[in-house]
Amino acid sequence: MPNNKAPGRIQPYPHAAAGWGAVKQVAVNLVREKVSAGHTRALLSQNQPGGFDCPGCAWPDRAAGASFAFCENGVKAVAAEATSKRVRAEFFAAHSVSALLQQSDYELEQHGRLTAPMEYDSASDHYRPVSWERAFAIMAEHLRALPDPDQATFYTSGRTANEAAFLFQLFVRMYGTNNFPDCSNLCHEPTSRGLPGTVGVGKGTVTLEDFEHADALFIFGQNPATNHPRMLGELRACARRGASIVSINPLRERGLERFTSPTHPSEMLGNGSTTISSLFIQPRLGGDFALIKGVAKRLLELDDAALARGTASLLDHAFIAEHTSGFAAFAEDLRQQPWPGLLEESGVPRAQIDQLTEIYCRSANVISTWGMGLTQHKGAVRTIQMLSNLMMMRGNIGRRGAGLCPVRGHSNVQGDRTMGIEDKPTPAFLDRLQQVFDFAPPRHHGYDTVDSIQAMLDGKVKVFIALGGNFAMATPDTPLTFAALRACDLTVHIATKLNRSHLVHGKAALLLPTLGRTEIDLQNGVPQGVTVEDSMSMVHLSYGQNTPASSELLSETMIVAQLAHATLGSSKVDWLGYAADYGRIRDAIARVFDDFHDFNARVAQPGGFHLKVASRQRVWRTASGKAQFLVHPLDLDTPIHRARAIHGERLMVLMTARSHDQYNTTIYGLDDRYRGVFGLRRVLFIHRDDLAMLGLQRGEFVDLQSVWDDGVERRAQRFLLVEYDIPRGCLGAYFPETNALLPLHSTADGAGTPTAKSIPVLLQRSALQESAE
Ligand SMILES: Nc1nc2c(c(=O)[nH]1)N[C@H]1C(S)=C(S)[C@@H](COP(=O)(O)OP(=O)(O)OC[C@H]3O[C@@H](n4cnc5c(=O)[nH]c(N)nc54)[C@H](O)[C@@H]3O)O[C@H]1N2
Ligand SMILES: Nc1nc2c(c(=O)[nH]1)N[C@H]1C(S)=C(S)[C@@H](COP(=O)(O)OP(=O)(O)OC[C@H]3O[C@@H](n4cnc5c(=O)[nH]c(N)nc54)[C@H](O)[C@@H]3O)O[C@H]1N2
Ligand SMILES: [Mo]
Repeated sequence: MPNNKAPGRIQPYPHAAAGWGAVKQVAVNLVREKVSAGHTRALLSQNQPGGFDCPGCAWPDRAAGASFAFCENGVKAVAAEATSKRVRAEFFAAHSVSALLQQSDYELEQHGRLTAPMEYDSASDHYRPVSWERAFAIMAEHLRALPDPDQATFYTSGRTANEAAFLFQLFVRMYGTNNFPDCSNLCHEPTSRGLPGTVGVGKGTVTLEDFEHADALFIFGQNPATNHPRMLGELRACARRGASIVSINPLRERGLERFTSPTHPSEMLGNGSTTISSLFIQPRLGGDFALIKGVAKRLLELDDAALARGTASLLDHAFIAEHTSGFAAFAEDLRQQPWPGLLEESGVPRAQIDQLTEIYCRSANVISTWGMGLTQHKGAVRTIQMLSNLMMMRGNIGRRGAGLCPVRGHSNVQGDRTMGIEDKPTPAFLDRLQQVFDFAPPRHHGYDTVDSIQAMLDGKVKVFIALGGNFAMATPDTPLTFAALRACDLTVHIATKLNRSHLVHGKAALLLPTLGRTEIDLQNGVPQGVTVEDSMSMVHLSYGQNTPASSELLSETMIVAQLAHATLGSSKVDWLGYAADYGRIRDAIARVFDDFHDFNARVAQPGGFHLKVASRQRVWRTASGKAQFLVHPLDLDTPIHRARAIHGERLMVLMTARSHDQYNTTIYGLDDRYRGVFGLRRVLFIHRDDLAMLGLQRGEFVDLQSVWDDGVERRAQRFLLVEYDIPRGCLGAYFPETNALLPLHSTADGAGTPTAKSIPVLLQRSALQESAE
């Protein structure tokens, strides 16, 4: 329904990131969530030894850091879980599912924590209470009745800790399928698929200590002030040491420009701030591949010139000779690559490419970090591989102060993959599972997230079980995804809070409430810790501190164990025994993964332990046994190129990203402070010249329509135009409101990740107008 009230305020935010603005928001959030005093105290044990791992992001912790003080968004994540608001059986009795569907995502989130297992009753269109026992029986009946285990699919969101994830994958494989869609498919999948081809391992190669020794940082497609606020502390330290920080982002995100550290009183009291980026490059959306290839080409040119002059080489020839393969072909391709295409596709002026190359050459040790700005594109895999090429040219991998640093999203998304949440498992891993647990795991690949939606639409998947997350809203093509879920015989969500996925259900549906990471997890009276792996491969223990939101909650681990027990019985695996003592699960994990040897002992050390990443040690697990230079041409025949050929400059490319007040699909509030948006979310950032070109004005409302060639009409209505410093031809908006525009099969080549940062669209003045100013 269109909102006829004044839609909010657009007003540039003049301050540095964090600072007093962040401190104020911490208080606002604790009040909004009505967090009790006891639970507020628990915030102080966030990311401290003996406390819980912050359920916010996957950025690692300094051992004795005062993380709490400056992570505004960590507090929001904890406050959202520690809220004193509750969704009880009476709530569902009072609101039908259809009625709840009319509420906004923000309103759904605000109802609070789920408290008891519920079953959908189609006669009344209400959720009604069900016993845990009956809930497990329903799931087991459905699963056992399927003629083929591949007719069920099992989603995992990245908050799930290692113990639950390990049991989940074991159960699902014993049941008989590798259908493991997960949130990583929507996120860093191109990293996980791209890096193995170049350096052998799909993980980053740096630790936090490396940031202390880096001479330059290149930050690609990330908004740390919002999504990884603790990263700003590292950036600040690097900047103050004199390291060069280059940000590559179509938007001049505030945290990449200036930061006021709440943990440094002099900065707070003196109203000071630290300048973060010494160079800011604003490529067009998806322009990073051409930019990185351009820098590699320029570097080679400079090196050729140095060679001709007889001065020192700019490449690390020793590294290239000893550790890599494919350099000659790669260099040849760079020499052949004409400049105009690189400049046109990147949208970056030649002078800036030269500037970036100079910084790269004069910095002995360089770290490249990246987020969704690189991964959510059609060319994501080759972009990440090109970045790896560039880093290898100067030996910037597997050396102190240098390396590849993908910055993951969910706090345990990397750990879940390590534990085997993987639709394309390696034969070696399956062999090991087979040996340790004495069963024949399915060998054929399963469905990822996009495949699962298509399979549901095709009637090939009948049962959908989600361990966390908000599948209906996090995925593309919203109306199609809704239809897919509604076509299922059974949908099940294991969740902490109500979200739209719970309302877009199959013929039968269960909603199972679970403990959050901040809550005390007692099994047989003994508090259980769970383990998580952060973005830099540190594995550590997390102990909840808060009283559970309801006495009826079961832990995720227990829910998985009960489901497995009900479905498969316990003759082969003592599921309930595992759930009674998570240490036993960790022992099993140690038997399956060599890197987890002595797991219980090592993780009990303060700070946990670091998982060996072979590429960090310059051990290359590639086919050639070397780090591999890969040749990739510019892709000039993408759906965007084709759409532009038809529509000319009116064809715009849309990125969908996070506002400051949301956690993925969870909307905490309606502001995006640093970008100057207050009280509304349906905004569209656009360049002033594009407004003029389209005959539109800021403050007007527009409708968006995707340009895709499958005949499906995809629209999103009534977005307020906001004039913004964004490259020509590019648009920015928030997800999930825009997911209806993202075609299901618009995915990253070789990774299947939806192209959430490059959706071809056309704009049209909306029939409903009203000024915001
Ligand atoms: N508070 C909070 N914390 C979070 C999350 C949250 O929603 N809220 N989500 C978590 C999760 S799951 C993830 S994956 C991470 C996400 O963290 P980020 O990776 O920071 O995610 P986004 O906000 O989607 O956008 C990233 C940035 O990419 C830029 N960008 C867009 N397109 C391009 C491009 O083509 N090239 C370049 N160079 N840049 C581009 C955008 O301008 C934006 O600054 O954060 C995690 N942490
Ligand atoms: N257009 C567009 N779409 C995107 C993105 C984008 O940038 N643009 N980003 C993508 C990315 S990077 C990601 S990672 C996905 C995120 O996709 P998901 O992980 O599926 O989504 P979330 O919004 O993080 O899930 C939130 C829900 O998780 C449940 N939850 C929270 N904590 C717990 C817990 O401890 N246990 C359990 N069982 N449940 C819990 C709550 O019920 C909450 O409503 O979205 C993707 N979708
Ligand atoms: Mo993510």
